[in-house]
Amino acid sequence: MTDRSYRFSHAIARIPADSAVSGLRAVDTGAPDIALMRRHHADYVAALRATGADVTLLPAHEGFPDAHFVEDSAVCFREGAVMMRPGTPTRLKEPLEMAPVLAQFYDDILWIEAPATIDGGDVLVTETEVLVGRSARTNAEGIAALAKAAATWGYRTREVITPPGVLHFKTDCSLLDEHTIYATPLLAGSGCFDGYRVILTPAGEEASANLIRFNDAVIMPDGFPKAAARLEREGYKVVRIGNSECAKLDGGMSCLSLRFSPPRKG
Ligand code: CIR
Repeated sequence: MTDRSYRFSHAIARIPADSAVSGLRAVDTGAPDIALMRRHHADYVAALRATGADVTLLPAHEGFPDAHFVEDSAVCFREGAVMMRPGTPTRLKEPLEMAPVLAQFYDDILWIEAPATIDGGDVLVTETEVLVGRSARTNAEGIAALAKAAATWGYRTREVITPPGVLHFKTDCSLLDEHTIYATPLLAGSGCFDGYRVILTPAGEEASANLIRFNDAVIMPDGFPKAAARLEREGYKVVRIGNSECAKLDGGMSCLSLRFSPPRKG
């Protein structure tokens, strides 16, 4: 066992566009305040950089209202990157924008072809396996295609289920370290984390499940005091970031970055 599932030398993020007011959402809870979203985003990028990582910050892309949720466009391994094929029409072309950026870091970039669909938010890479939740965005063909790509680099993939009504698998879970997953009781109750140590979200704070372990930091959304205290008691270094505006678009801490340690380009 190593710690490669949460130690990263690099990340990519994208500044939210003004068009993010039209971003997808399951339930309308009011228009996001884009200026505030950008301030939160700047805090998020600063938190990534504070761990020593090299963060590429892409400009806002007005043509894609959800493009700042960069996680959905690719899954990055040590050996190469796999471009996703997002399962919703307005996001289908986002990977085409991300691929040239990743090509600065990787020689090996693989693509997922139709009819497969898969969003990066449904993919959790742990120390030992790649968990992919089947969801409204990610179909069986998408999971099979990612499994095939990941297998070329020796990774084992396991299909799991994103609970109905939950956008992505990682909406309800995060990796904390090589042994430990943080998850909602709903998702953990499916048994998909048997064999891992699981810390459950406190009652009423289920929306804290989408956080990231990034180097020494656990970067989590602000506003979940019981969750933060619990994770601090467990010894994690917790960094809280405002997420009120991205939450209106069903986005959280994992969605806002691609996190990776690329090989030296040959
Ligand atoms: C969407 O519905 O696609 C965006 N509004 C939110 C994407 C969040 N991404 C993620 O969970 N990985």
